[in-house]
Amino acid sequence: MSGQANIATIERIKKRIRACDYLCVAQLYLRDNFLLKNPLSYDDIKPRLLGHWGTCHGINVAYANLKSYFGDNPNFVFVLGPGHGFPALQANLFIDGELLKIDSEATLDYAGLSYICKNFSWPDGFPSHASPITPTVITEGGELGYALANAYGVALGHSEKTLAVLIGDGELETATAIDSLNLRNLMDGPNNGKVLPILHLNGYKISAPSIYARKSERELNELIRGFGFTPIWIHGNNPEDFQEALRKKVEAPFYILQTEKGETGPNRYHLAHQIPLKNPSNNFKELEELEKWLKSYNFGELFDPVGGFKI
Ligand SMILES: Cc1ncc(C[n+]2csc(CCOP(=O)(O)OP(=O)(O)O)c2C)c(N)n1
Repeated sequence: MSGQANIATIERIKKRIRACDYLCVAQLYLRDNFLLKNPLSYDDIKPRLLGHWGTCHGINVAYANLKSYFGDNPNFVFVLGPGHGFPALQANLFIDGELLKIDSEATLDYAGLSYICKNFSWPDGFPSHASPITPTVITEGGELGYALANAYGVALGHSEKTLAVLIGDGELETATAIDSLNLRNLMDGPNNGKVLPILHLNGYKISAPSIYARKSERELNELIRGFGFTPIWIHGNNPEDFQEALRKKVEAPFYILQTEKGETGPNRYHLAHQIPLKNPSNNFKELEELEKWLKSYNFGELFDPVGGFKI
């Protein structure tokens, strides 16, 4: 893709992000009433809330933008470092019908939507982290640090491949992840594919500021340049900025996607890492907040219970 992304493309990306954000919240919280046909009740909420919200929006932003830019190129690979952001990965694989290819219950209608939401982090259902039962995933999510090294391994000897790797700013504090930046030095030559690291700078590692968020932009740029990359900043979640960043033709790009942890949710930053509203199954104020949060995505505009996604 070249030139400026058109308005329709940008709108499509925004809608996809909105739909995936909704699906993330629905997976984390709901056991029923997945389209809010009735006012949300205590019985609609899962009894044990277990999963990670904070990283999801940024994953959805990256996924939607990369998908739009690279299309269905079979030689493009998306690698997700923070496997705890599984609700976002699952949402994207569901929307694209990738899950349906291996799981006949993940149909693109209300039955399929109910199936993925109810079974997220549920006994005998889907786990809370990416795992080998997820299409295209080969390793168990949950241990941070290996995404970049895996991507370089795939690119080695495969000049046809391009791999975009989303790395959490907490993840980049692991010795494995930061040292994997040195692998770029082994990848020169025409026989190897391209690896595009994307640092998801959402500011927090669980609930405390990440080291990289404590660095000034200049200091972070110098660090990244020191590894031989060209830093390209994407400030915020506007697809126009992301698409423009992807179009830049530079040597060894290293993208820095700066979002707010938990963005589009009720509380951001350090409170958002896992479950931002802890007791909506027995606290009415939280139940109301959850309903308001879910409704903020206007999901009905993006999904038809029979016809599926309208994006
Ligand atoms: C090797 C390793 N150490 C610690 C953890 C525990 N852990 C789970 S999520 C997380 C924070 C990750 O922060 P970041 O990579 O920035 O992800 P995000 O903030 O986007 O959730 C940590 C430390 C882990 N999963 N793996």
